[in-house]
Amino acid sequence: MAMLSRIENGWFKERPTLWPGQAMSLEVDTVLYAGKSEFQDVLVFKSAAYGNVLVLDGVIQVTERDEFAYQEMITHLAMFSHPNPQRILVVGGGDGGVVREVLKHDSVQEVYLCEIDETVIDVAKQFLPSMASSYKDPRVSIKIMDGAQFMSENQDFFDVIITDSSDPVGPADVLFKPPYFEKMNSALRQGGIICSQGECIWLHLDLIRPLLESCRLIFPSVSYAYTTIPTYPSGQIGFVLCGKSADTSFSNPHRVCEPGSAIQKKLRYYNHDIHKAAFVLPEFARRAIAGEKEE
Ligand code: SPM
Repeated sequence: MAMLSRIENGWFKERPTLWPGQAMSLEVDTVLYAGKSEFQDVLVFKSAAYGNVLVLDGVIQVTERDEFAYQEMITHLAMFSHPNPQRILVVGGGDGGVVREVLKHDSVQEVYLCEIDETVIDVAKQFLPSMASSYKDPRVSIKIMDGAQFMSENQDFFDVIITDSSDPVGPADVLFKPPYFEKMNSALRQGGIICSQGECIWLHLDLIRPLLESCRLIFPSVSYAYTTIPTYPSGQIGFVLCGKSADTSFSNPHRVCEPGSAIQKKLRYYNHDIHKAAFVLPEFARRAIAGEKEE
């Protein structure tokens, strides 16, 4: 089986399609699931150092040990930037981790998870319970379908849309293109916000720069932030944030996560200071994203 061939001498080695010349390896304890869904290769293994790991098409999606660094940031950067997020759409994210984070906000009334690949949800329920247990919450509705299609059917509807996608290869490719961002804009209510998986400043500035340029033609507020996470390439991943209102200032969010508050006690990575710091980019990335030339 293709995915098992990525395990050699007890080590899983990531397929570096989008980051040639480097590859993350994790020591494998036990293979828990290896199969092929309608859309992609799916592998789950128990690792020696990072707990259970979900891999899609040869690329690490989540590990139990460090997933919070990504799931908290892609969620709360958007959620705290909205004054009163009630109706939320998560596109992708079949493991359930982003849904778990969204539900930590008391204002949330309805959460829609739109995942094209039901196998991801099934393996998460079995092997990633700390994430997929979020599906038991009565506010959550699961839609097994294309996210863009679901948004076309629900215009002017959501306060926050989070696109927790895999990389722009195969089924997720369309989620990094301008038509998808236009669809998200139309599906947002007044004052709505989107946050999308935005790849890595060390590896993908050539993708990030034009994507942000397109977003600025669609949304009045656009910003880029990042988090650190050991098991994604180069230990880092970014987020594209866009707002339907020109008043949205992502680095000064509408709501502050107060130290000692009930929600802060549920978070392990996110706090108000790291929210503000996430938008401060290293100079090479700031220049590239601003379209400035290197000296
Ligand atoms: N809920 C977690 C799903 C993970 N979605 C993002 C996965 C990205 C994996 N590749 C990272 C590459 C960064 N350049």
